[in-house]
Amino acid sequence: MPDSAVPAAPVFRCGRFAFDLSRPHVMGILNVTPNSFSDGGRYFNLARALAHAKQMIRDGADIIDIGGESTRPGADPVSTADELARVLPLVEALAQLEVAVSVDTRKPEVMRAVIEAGASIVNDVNALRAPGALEVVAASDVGVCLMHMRGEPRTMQVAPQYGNVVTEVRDFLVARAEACVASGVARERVVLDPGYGFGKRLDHNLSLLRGLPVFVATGYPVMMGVSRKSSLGELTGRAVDQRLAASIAAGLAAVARGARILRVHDVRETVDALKVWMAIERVE
Ligand code: 7PJ
Repeated sequence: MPDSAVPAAPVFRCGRFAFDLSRPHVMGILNVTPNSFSDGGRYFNLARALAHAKQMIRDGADIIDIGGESTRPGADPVSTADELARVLPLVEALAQLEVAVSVDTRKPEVMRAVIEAGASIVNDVNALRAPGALEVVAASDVGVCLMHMRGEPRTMQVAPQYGNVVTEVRDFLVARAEACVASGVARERVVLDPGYGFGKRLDHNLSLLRGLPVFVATGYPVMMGVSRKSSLGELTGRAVDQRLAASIAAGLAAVARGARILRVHDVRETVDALKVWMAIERVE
């Protein structure tokens, strides 16, 4: 086959970064909420948050995802001013480093400010459905993660039901991705995330993980966040700070089914697991 006929490896373009998705990448979670469930709000302090981010970078994180609004089930909303006060100083500091800065937010005002401050990715659990959000992203060169969520964080775990969870979630995400592309966002800037744990029961989450190839077949890169989530507690009976092995197992299963960005708390351990997986699969 001539070189020109070899399909280029998929790439995720975000700001000044271009990630080669022939191998999986790791997004380290940096929560700066006083109430993040899995780290007890330990990083609600600029110096400590920065030190933790730098450790994740040394451990091999390609992306740092800063979150100033807790979106865990049952969480209350936070004001734009509070969210900005939490995330902006971190974006400014981390944007100086060789790491892509992502911000986990649903608010267009926050998106605009963090892009201005040097963020490379908008990670929106609401898939840019807030009025004005799509326009802010389209007017920039950042990458965007579109995640599926049923309902609102405060109420999303109240009896979620689906016909076929895999195709429903896929169809929603593809429609949001097409809305981005129609607004001028290049396809290579868009990543899809089925939203593990967001308005889903255990069997829905497992179906989504099993069904990841259906998402990969859309042609958009797939991201997955399973780290320490409650369904892993349901399966193992472990408390949130005891779910490392479960998180690694679920994360590797996602990568084996084609996910190319893993959103995790435990960067060092995940990077080790991926090194072993890549050697076995002969991924360079
Ligand atoms: C996710 C997220 C996820 C994306 C959170 C938690 C809850 N963003 N933000 N995917 N989860 N893209 O970390 O448990 O799964 S917050």
